[in-house]
Amino acid sequence: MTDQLLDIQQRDAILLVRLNRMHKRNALSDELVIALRNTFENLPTDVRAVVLGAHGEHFCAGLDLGELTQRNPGQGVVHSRMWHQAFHAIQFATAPVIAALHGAVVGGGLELAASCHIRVADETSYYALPEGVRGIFVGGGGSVRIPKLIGLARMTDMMLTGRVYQAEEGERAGFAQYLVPAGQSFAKALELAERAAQNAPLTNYAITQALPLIAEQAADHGYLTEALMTAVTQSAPEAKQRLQAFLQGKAERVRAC
Ligand code: 1HE
Repeated sequence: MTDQLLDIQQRDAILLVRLNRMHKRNALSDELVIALRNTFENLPTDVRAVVLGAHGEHFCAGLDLGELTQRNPGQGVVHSRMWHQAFHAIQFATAPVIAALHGAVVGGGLELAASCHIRVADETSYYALPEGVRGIFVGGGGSVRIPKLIGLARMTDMMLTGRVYQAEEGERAGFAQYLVPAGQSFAKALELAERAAQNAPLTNYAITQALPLIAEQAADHGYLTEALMTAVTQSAPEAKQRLQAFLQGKAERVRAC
């Protein structure tokens, strides 16, 4: 499966997806956003995890500013909603999505990364929201997702002042869950994807689909949704097999390292 703007390869149960528009620093043209949407809405049924990375020296330079020309307000809303659909397709894909970051992760590129389930950054990664200086605003779900990663105060500062977070302080701030040496984010993301792919699919489904919604529910509703979800996962045959394997000493133990 290949696409001009996305380099897509399947390796067993893992789908490797790379932005492939490096001459424009992987800026998100409409065509590229639609390709992302189509890919993540239609993951092959045997895919158990996805790695989303990018070719070239930067993960993604955000919105293709060349396309932001004469839109009227109505067209602007429709355009932003199109981004929302694409990034929603990533967040609610049928398999967990691990982002492999390097270089610029800016503007819509950061919104894209924020829609993935885990972010792995390498030492060249940096994060910014240049929308403030460009006279525009986030439009790819960033105002909802990014404060959940780094907090509202940090996002406000980034947009008002153009502040750039380098890789190390970015990891501390919450942009990424893993920080690895330069050039190693894709390999690390693949390792994590392979690990996640071994989980029971129903558990991964609960983690990626139910958990973010439960976290936004009123506590009483959240507890009930959690109880329903846990009952469903526990009663699946695969859960019973895994629990038996542990009790028989055949399953891996939790170790500190
Ligand atoms: C682009 C874009 C782009 C590069 N749209 N064409 N995003 C930004 O404000 C970030 C803008 N980009 C940059 O700051 C820099 O390009 C980078 C730091 C990402 C990379 O720098 P560099 O020196 O490696 O590359 P470059 O020379 O700046 O760019 C190479 C080419 O990519 C050049 O085109 P060329 O035809 O002259 O070779 C650039 O014009 C092109 N390019 N970035 C279009 N973003 C739904 S709302 C989301 C709102 C946003 O995302 S706002 C943030 C937009």
